[in-house]
Amino acid sequence: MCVNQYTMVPAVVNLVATKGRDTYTGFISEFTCFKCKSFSNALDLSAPASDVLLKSRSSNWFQLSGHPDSLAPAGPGTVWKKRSCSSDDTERVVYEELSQDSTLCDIIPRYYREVEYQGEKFIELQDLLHGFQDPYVIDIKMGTRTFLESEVQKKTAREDLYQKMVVIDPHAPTEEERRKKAVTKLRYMQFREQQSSTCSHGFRIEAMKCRGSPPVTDLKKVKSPEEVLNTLDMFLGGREDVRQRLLARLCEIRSKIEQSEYFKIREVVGSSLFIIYDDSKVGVWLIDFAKTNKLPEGKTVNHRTTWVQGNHEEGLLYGFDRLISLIEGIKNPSPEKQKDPFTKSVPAVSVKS
Ligand code: I3P
Repeated sequence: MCVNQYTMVPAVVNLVATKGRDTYTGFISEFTCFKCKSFSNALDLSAPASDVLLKSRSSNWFQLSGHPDSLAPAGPGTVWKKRSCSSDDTERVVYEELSQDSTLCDIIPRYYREVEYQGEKFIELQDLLHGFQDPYVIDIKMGTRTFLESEVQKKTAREDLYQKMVVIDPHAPTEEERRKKAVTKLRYMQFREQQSSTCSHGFRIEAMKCRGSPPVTDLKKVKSPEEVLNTLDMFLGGREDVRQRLLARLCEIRSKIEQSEYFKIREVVGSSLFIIYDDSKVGVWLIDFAKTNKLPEGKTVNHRTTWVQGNHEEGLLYGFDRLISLIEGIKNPSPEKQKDPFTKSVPAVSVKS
């Protein structure tokens, strides 16, 4: 579809602002000690945002995670998401199917249409930041498996993934990988799963933005239950009302997925939970469906069983279970947090969908 009428779009699609590979080494290890400092001081300890696209239309708009350049704000309240590199239609089809399902349509951002612009394909989606004032935002990649089963057969070793691996852990490559200076995607994705909480918890925190602070995107080594809990605790900032709304919404989404025939016959790999709140609203959606695939005829998944090649399990609901139980454990904000200016007055919060 031609979209000439969207005259502002070329500017934003082509605009890339802050990019880079600044690291946040020590962010989580310092977490415990800076938790006792004030919230804003804590975030001052982190470096400027990495891999974050700050777009021009609104200085408040940002892309928290995902493939760099893949998102751009479009009309008011909408974003364009570029078709993934694998360049198939998977994500569009999933959005179309889910948006037509009266039960499942509210667990995803609103899907509007497919758009073609300068030879590239995009899907137009609800801008999840729209309507929130200086919000807290977190992106949680769900599942115990983040790669497609088809990666297992692929032997191509990639230099870019080797480079990303040694930044995270210089000692990780084997001798052979070191000689080749390259690793397969399977190797890299499993390495990322093991370095983070993906394997143990069935989810990992990809990025987080707290009020008034730049996004923090290098959370690749947040792994232990304590580190995960501390990060979630920091995200919630002592807001008991938000914690309860969030729990209710997570349980609702989990239950919809559990009961859904659609999800019984699909693996949902690499999807994220996008969670956002401000003083008056909480929003939670499942996003990123480029690796959500229909299973071969006759196969089903329960999203909790351990993955073995061929069973297509990806641990999506296992991740929900763990996330819900961790958030249930964050109770009774400390007296210090109660003094936080954001937690003083707690207006009614509604779940936004
Ligand atoms: C990337 C991340 C992406 C993945 C990408 C990885 O690693 O796992 O989800 O894209 O693969 O490089 P990291 O988070 O460490 O940057 P897909 O989900 O599309 O597989 P890619 O380099 O092949 O795009």
